[in-house]
Amino acid sequence: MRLSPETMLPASVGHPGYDRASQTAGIVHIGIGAFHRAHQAVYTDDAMSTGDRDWGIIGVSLRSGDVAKQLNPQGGLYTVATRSIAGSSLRVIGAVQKVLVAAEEPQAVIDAIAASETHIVSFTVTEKGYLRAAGGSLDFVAAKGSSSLYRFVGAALAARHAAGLPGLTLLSCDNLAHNGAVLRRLMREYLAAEYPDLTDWFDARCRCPATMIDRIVPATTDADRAAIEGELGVRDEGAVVTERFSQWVIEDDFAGPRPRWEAVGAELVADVAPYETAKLRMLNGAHSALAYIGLGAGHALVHEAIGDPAIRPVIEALMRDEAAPTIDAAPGQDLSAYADALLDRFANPALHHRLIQIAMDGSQKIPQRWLETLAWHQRRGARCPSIEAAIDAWIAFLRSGDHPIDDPLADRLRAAVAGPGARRALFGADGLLPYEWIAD
Ligand code: CS2
Repeated sequence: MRLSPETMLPASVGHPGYDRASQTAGIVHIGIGAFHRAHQAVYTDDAMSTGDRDWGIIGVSLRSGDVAKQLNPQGGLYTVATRSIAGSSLRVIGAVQKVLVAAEEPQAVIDAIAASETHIVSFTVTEKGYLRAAGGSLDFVAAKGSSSLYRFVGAALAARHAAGLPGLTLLSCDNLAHNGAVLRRLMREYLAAEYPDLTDWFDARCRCPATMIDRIVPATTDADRAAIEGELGVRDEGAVVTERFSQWVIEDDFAGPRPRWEAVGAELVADVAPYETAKLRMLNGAHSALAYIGLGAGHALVHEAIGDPAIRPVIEALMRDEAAPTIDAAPGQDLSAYADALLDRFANPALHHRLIQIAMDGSQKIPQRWLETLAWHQRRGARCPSIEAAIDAWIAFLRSGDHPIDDPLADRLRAAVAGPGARRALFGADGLLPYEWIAD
């Protein structure tokens, strides 16, 4: 038996506190992977449980039909399993109404975004999903391709404009520096080329707030699904597993209505940058270092790597001595307490977060995670031994052949590290990553 709206859930399992069937969809979310299901969809489900209405989510997968096959037969329902040393708890989320696969039904995606009930289009498409060319402008060849978010949003914005409908909030929830501004710039470049009549309307009527999103969500495994089935009594193909911690800081700059996410734990602020920078350089920076250093030392999981007495001090120094001083903290933001909390979160043995999952797409992640920190210190004549150790571990990872290299630049990375002078080939003035770190 599959999880469905008819399932009688065990009393210990949380469930939506609102009538799902009577909600319209106010959000279209592009890139409905595990992260969205354990983060934004949970806040939205909470907001509807506290009385907010009509914030159902239509999920979109740009390419793969996997999530649609997991969720659609379950009426959009799925379980979030929260795991810590204190134990596990289960909750069924009702915010997602259905999942569309853009590659199979592109017009349905455009229609959903163009619908008058839709106010927000949000994104978790990963760093590479923004289709940036070196230098930061839009890669037009990719942006005109079949799995480009810009094609769908552009066509839908044109339809809204033609129908006299209000603009939209485009909400990037990916780990990019200044994610809102990046999305605005790239979307605008796309519109200027493809729908030049729309740019003024886009500037006046659409908003792209910045967000800092944080929850550790390892890829769900078959063992996770089997354990959850044991507890639920039915099979849930869409289950996700996460930690207790969750944080969402959002720039309060919306084009129209939004859920009352602030009533359920999100922080709506004027300036997200200090939170975003701390998260990228401390959490994500440490994560990527753990991935490459940890894999090199023979570990498979994050909690094993942080438990290694030879690795932990490197990661602590990366966060406390290298990343933290570069951050202009907001009032009340305590970076030392943040580092303490991160060390505890990394050590969570109940999560089974695979290092190889974090190691993926290094070329897309490393600039905002390590290079900004390095540059800050370099300008002051200082070096970053931990980040440099992590860079050497990345180079060793790229050279070793022990693990598949899952990265859009895989071939070029392998070529760059093949000979001597790998640091320069990666980061020098003519290096692969557009960056001017003096690399020796
Ligand atoms: C991780 C992130 O896979 C990765 O690159 O660093 O997904 C990380 O777990 C999240 O950003 C935590 O909020």
